[in-house]
Amino acid sequence: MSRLVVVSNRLADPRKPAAGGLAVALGETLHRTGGLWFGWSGKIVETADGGTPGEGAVNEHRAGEVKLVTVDLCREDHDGYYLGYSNRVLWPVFHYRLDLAVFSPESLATYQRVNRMFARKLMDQLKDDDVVWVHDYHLIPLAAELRAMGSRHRIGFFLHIPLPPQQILAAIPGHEWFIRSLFSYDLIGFQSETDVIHFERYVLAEAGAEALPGGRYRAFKHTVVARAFPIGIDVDEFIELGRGKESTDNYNMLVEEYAKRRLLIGIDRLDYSKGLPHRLRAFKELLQKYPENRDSATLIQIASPSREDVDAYIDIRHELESLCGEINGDYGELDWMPVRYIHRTMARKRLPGLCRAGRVALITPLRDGMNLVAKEFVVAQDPADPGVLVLSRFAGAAEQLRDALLVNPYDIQGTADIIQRALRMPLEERVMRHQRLLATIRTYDVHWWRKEFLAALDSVDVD
Ligand code: GDG
Repeated sequence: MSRLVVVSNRLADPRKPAAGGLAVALGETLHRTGGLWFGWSGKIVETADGGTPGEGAVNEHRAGEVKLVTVDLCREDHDGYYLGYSNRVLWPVFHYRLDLAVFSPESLATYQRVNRMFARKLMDQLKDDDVVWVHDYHLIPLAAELRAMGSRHRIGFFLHIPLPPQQILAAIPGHEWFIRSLFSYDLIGFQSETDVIHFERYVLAEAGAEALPGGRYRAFKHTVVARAFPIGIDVDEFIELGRGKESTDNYNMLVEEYAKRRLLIGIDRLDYSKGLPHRLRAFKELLQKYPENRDSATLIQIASPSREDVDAYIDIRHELESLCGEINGDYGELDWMPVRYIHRTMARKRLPGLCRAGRVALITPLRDGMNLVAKEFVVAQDPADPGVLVLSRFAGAAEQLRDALLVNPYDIQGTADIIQRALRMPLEERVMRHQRLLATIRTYDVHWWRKEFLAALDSVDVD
């Protein structure tokens, strides 16, 4: 069996459950194949302390059978590669936000330089029959750089975020490098069928690619397979977490505190793609249009801090704070605040309890690759008395979770109406929808995702 080599921007110790879904999912195969996990160490070296552009110290650790290899970045490389190109260009553009993109030739050059450096350091580690799985938008050119250094490995790529339509991608100055990079992979995985359609239109129109049977595309003398592999969660792990003390304590506290209220929840990284201001406006509309919810409906919104050194994230934080203040000021009573906004990360062990206490979850991103919170919410519910999932039609998860109440988050009135429907949904309908959602989430869990992707990578005809 070939050794699995995973490459992602950040690593986690796959032995620790708190490491999160991806680590748990990949940990199993990494462990079984004596695998290697490669990425940035998270360490930034200042120039004054010897940080050199295009160079970084390599660190090696072991986590059981798994070898963890990380590379430090100098300040200049970090700023251009991570803050600059990854999070000021690729993240906004891939979430359809050309208005927020800050294009600069310097950050592109740094992004490419860091990917070249990663490829060089990774090449030193690779054995001939390794299978390489690259993750996410930080590392799109990695395969092209590896190929330029003579790599003939099977290399797969999974994009965790959406792929926008051709006309949006084509707005990235010099986007041709991007298409060429994609054709250095053997397999490209997307979250949804919509993303695959966008990929097809893009490569046919912009690269003159030829579409072949079996989801294969040929251009630049290379064939790549493109398919959707919707990512799932580790269902049993989340259920187990829900049985733990932290989660049950959290659940009991919330049930007692909100015994006479209707609890709605939102759990997100504080990111402009997650549609938080739109969600709050819809909640305000709910209170306005359906007065029965006053003195009752309470939205707990966890917005965990994220990328705070990127301007757009500071702006959205201010907008949210102001909206929460406005709603609480307009509708709050001495003994009831409609919105409880928490701008902190909640311990993972407590999350299932919060999810289970929610009668309704508002998962209303303007655009999202998948959205795992939607799946976690469903799994955390009491099957005999489950809460209702209100889900944006623009989350990748909407392609799978058809039994959620789907909304257009831009439609504030329409979303408020659907939230009202969710709050009033009879038990029988809630149970039926929940059963179907849970069955889908169980079938297409994170282990299914990993196995499907790796089996597909194993079976592609390599040129
Ligand atoms: C990217 C794509 C895609 C959230 N708040 C807290 C917390 N979380 C956890 C959730 C969930 C995870 O973080 C977030 O996952 P999402 O899928 O919702 O979103 P992104 O971080 O944007 O992830 C996304 C994903 O990659 C996987 O492919 O689905 O579309 O954007 O597990 O529970 N965890 C803790 N405290 C919090 O306050 N501990």
